[in-house]
Amino acid sequence: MKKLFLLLILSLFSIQGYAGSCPDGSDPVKSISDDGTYFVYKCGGSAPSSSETSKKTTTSVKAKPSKLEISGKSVGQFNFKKLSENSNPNLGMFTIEINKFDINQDGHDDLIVGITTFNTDDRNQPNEFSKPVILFWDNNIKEYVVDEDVQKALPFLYFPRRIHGSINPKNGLTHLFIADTGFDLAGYDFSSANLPPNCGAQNHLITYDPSSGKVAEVKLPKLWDYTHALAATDMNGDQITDYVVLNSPYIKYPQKCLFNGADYTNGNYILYSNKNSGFDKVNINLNYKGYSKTPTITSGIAIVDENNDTFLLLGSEDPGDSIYALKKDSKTSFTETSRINAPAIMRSDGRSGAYSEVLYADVDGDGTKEVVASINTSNWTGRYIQLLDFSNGELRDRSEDVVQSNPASEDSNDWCRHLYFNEQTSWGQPILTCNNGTYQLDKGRGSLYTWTDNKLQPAKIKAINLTNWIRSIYPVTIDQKTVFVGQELTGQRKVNGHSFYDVKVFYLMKPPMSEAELPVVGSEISNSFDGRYRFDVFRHNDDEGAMLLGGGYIEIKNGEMIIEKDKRYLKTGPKDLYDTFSGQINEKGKVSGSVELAYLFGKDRSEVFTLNGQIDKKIWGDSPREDFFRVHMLLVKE
Ligand SMILES: [Ca+2]
Ligand SMILES: [Ca+2]
Ligand SMILES: [Ca+2]
Ligand SMILES: [Ca+2]
Repeated sequence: MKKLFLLLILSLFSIQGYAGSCPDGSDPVKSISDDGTYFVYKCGGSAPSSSETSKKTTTSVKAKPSKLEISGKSVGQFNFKKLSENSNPNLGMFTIEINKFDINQDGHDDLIVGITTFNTDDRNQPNEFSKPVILFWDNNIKEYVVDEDVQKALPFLYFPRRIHGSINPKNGLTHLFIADTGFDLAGYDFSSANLPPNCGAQNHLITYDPSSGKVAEVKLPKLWDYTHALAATDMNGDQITDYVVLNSPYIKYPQKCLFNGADYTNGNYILYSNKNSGFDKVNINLNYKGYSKTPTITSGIAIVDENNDTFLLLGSEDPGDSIYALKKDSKTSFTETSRINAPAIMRSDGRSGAYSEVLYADVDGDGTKEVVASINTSNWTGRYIQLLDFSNGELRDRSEDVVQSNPASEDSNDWCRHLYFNEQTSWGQPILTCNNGTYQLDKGRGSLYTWTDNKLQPAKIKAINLTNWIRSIYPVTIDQKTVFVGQELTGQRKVNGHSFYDVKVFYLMKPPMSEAELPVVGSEISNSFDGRYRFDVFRHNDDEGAMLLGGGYIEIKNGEMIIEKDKRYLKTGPKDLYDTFSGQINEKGKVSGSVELAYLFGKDRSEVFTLNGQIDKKIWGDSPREDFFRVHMLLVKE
């Protein structure tokens, strides 16, 4: 049976600062989530990221009921093992850091997928490199495509953790800054004498010329560092984005590293754009108040406030456990003006919470931007959204205005890797997106937040024609509309009993189409079969034949088929799955539609089946990802 158990342990990153989360190097423990719909793991990772704010500064936020209906379709699948050009068959791909930007400047967001390698023990491997992959949105075929010439020109990376895109207005080139941290010790045995050293890695600034399609690189200082956070904005007034490179001090045994003529640093610096289309490195001092030990910065942004002062807003982890505002005193120095702690609820195993992302956006729609920060526990589980006002250098916590979803949970992927705020979306309201590696359409939790009833709260999601397995969703602008792209793992490959998933399927997720947009299959929808029908649904394979899964009643009205809420049942899962049913019938009695069904006994597994058949015969349902079982429905008129 070709089925995906999706047992990947995602996001085991950045444990070096605190060997505590899986201290004995043992495998994470697998368990079933509270609602029984997916597996969860104890033991988690750290923070890649970047953030986005929309361009307008004011908006009128409507107090709409915040149920977002999302329908989707596949827009491409890619084998990232092949595309990474890492040929070691014993390693799997971890698409650790993905970001979006309109790289070829054609008006549609593209994706850049950073990749690192993990072995069958879920450990990052020294001296293994992978290429990132750029997926261009092709608006003619409405799918993502790879450009082979672009792929050829991209550099090999170690562990890309932060990616930032911008356009250089002086020469029109797209700039992609990729902060590479190098080897990550997550999952390693810290008591071992043979622990590999952390050596950091070279950062890259890739350019893309939209007029020629050529990729090149701007030379950065030959320097290895562990770039945990990256703040990017123009800080020297030439409109070209500058980079505040914030490094964690993890290069402890430089004598064991092969820098190959490069330098290394554990310090922070800014790369200021210069007149020669290059960048000058300036070391910076971050002056904290009242600390004997410097915080480890894990996330941050640079902003210019309404008084034209430049600030760094930095999130930290042990030691530090706070968000800091630091004001720029000079080209080389920033001084703390304010600090707010992470809440105690995010402490776990005696360690304080850790900040994965900071965002500056007007999420409450009053015309003034707030600071939004995401916090997880030190083993990268759970999710806490901190909302702060920021004025004259002072942060003020107003997290009482947030309805929290799942703080301090044990689910290893349920933390926000990225935060995005989009003021204008295809759903007609602003949406804050918490991007993470867990199943983001999960009804009980919610990954999308709206400002409703004077609070930032998780929006209820109704997914149509989409599987629950979609993870890692990003808001993207395509055809001037902000929609989402989500991903699903497939392409299972077994190595020593361990499963790697080399292929990702991408889904474009939009509001459901209006009736006028719906394709009419065959001929006109017809009312000649209207009435009430008893239905039974079966699963089928050639060996075991048909097995009854459930049943109920269907009402057909003007050719539209609706499953009645009463008297319906499903032996293999929640009967609410019937809410995903849509179907219609034409004048010749041909039924077309789809439904998500659980189809295994004693296991949580569901797929979306596309339904086709005559109303008086078996109406067959097929899923592109399930080739062992089919389902069929039988209808009998009452
Ligand atoms: Ca594009
Ligand atoms: Ca680096
Ligand atoms: Ca600049
Ligand atoms: Ca505001």
